[in-house]
Amino acid sequence: MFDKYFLMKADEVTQYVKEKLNFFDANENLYAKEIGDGNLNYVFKVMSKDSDKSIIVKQAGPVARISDEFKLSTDRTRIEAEVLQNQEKLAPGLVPKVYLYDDIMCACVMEDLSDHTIMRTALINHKMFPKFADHISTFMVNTLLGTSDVCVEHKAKKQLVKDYINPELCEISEQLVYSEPFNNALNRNNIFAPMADYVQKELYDDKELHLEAAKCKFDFMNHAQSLIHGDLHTGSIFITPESTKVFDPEFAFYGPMGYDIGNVVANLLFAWCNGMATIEDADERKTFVDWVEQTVKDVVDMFKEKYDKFFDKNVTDDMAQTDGFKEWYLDSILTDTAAVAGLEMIRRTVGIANVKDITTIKDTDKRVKAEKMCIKMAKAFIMNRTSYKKGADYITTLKAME
Ligand code: SR1
Ligand code: MG
Repeated sequence: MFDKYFLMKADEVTQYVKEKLNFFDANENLYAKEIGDGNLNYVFKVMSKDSDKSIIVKQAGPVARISDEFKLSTDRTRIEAEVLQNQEKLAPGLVPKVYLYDDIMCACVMEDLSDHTIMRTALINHKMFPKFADHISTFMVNTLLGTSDVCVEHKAKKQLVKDYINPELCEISEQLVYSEPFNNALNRNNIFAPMADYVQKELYDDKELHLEAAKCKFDFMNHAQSLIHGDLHTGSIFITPESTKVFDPEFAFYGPMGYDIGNVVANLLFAWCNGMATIEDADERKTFVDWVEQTVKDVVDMFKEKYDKFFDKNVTDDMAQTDGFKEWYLDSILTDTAAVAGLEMIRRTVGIANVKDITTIKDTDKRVKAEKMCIKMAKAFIMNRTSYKKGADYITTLKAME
């Protein structure tokens, strides 16, 4: 039955799991629910009526769920499954386990993390995660530096660049992150109506901003630095107070490290905006936004500390060991981080794929204030990207825009 590709329904998924894996006992009664809330794929949770066991099946369709304008190669599931397996080796315990990848059905079967929460949802409920910065900085240093020319044999690295060429998903980011927020060329930006004039002036008419965004776009397309996650927002992270699991690396390809780090920073700042706009009690609000601010600082600063140690321990390239290279290389990563943080903040505010942290702010004035602040911060990050050298620099900008 599963020897030719088709898009599975829930009852076919239970059959699929029985046929392909020995995860459940042969006589267990299974049922499945489609639980996907992402923009691209179908995600099923398969559960047993006879035990506590459960598993996730993720299947790629030929077009995106968000809009069938996006025709996508189903090869993205191979990329996702292989990248997760590679990341498990580089950053053990920080990604879900993969049990099966099936190139016929374009499906990946993986660990069910229902005891975790999607981080964006948790942040919108103003939950705090003191271990997150430590976990995510380890994940980023190990997976980014660990796949770069700093320590990977250069022919092997070039093979990886080839293996993870991901043209269609990169095209989505090229359009949705680096082009459409600035020109609305395909007329599919989602602009909150009271923001229309502001967006016209601050984004569509700002030619200096366009030039810097264009430079960043060409860096994204031409800087095969590391096997990046490619979509490391808080909707790609499962979390508990003790555990962080990064999933969904279907946008992975060899790109600039700062793309991942900038995404994490930007999405924390969306949580900050949500907290400021929606938490009524002043003490609770302060506790939450202070934690977000500290986390932004820690993510960047812990990345730097761990980068330093990882580099010294693992560097193999002879010339990369030259005095001053490590600092120069880090500097360019930090510049990319600031630029991408800004680009992500703009595209999630005005582009086709928005974030609930902002869209769920019910009070119109508060939402307008939050959106303007995101755009103002973002422009500072992009235009002054070489000056963001430490975590506190982001918070200085945030405070100046309040
Ligand atoms: C057409 S896909 C829109 C967005 O969803 C994904 O999560 C990526 O962020 C992409 O840009
Ligand atoms: Mg995703």
